[in-house]
Amino acid sequence: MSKTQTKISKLISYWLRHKPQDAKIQLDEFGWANIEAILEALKTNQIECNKDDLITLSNSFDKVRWKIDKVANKIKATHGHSISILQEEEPQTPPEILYHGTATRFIESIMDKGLISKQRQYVHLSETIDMAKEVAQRHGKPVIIEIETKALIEHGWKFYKTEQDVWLTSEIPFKSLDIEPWDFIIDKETKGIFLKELKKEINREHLLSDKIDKLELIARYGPSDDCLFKNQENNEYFVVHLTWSGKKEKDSWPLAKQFDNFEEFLNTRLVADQDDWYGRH
Ligand code: HQG
Repeated sequence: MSKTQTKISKLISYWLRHKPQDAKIQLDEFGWANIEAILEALKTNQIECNKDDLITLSNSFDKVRWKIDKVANKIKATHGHSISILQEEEPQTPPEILYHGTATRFIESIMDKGLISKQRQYVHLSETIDMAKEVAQRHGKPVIIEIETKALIEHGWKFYKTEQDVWLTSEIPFKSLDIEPWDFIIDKETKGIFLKELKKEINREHLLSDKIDKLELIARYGPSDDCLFKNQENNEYFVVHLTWSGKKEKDSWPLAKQFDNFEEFLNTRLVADQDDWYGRH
């Protein structure tokens, strides 16, 4: 796709998804615009484009972004809307797992607020890890989030499939999200059990001995006994490899690695763990 084509397509997507009023076009309740109105708006922007050019443009995308109804002479964006439109199709049953690609810099806020749609009407999910990763790379260092759809459907979530395996749904709380291969712990009792074991294992010379009362378990690493603790006082993080001996260990055991903040943990450890995890799966 040439630079000019990219520019034209972005402009049309902008009108169809966000600001039809900028082009003085009307969308119906499902988001359809009249093709002639789009061509007219392009002309106003000194862009010569006919209906066939529009169809060629739509077919040259790396993924489906527009739906064109040649008979009714209308066009709509398949996803990405910030304006509120109605879905024409009924909700469908998605695969058991869908993926959302995001950036490390958003994870802390996602832990707090869940997956939110921000300025868009829906949260966008992908069927494949590769597609989720591509979406994520637009924002920064990619993190893959998994969504188990069955439980959400049982709780009333609706999933809409767009043309090319992009799924739309409403906002999802953090407790329904998985960031493999780490298991983020919300349950207070579990947090208590791990802290109690840590207290049993560390000796007086241990790196964590003077901070122990300030630590909180944040997550467990699925494949081993690694645990992520946060120092609530200064935002330091520690990955500790518990021995589960139930008694005081010697020297620097249980082994602990320090991260100066959560971002550092995400950008180094979590990203590497995900590369490994999804490389193997
Ligand atoms: C993140 C493109 C902080 C979210 C793509 C994402 C997609 C939070 C960013 C479609 C958050 C929003 C949509 C929270 C979510 N705190 N950040 N609580 N919850 N976020 O662009 O999903 O190529 O609005 O993870 O392919 O990246 O244009 O959404 O990183 O299908 O056709 O906030 O747009 O389609 O970013 O992308 P976006 P998205 P096209």
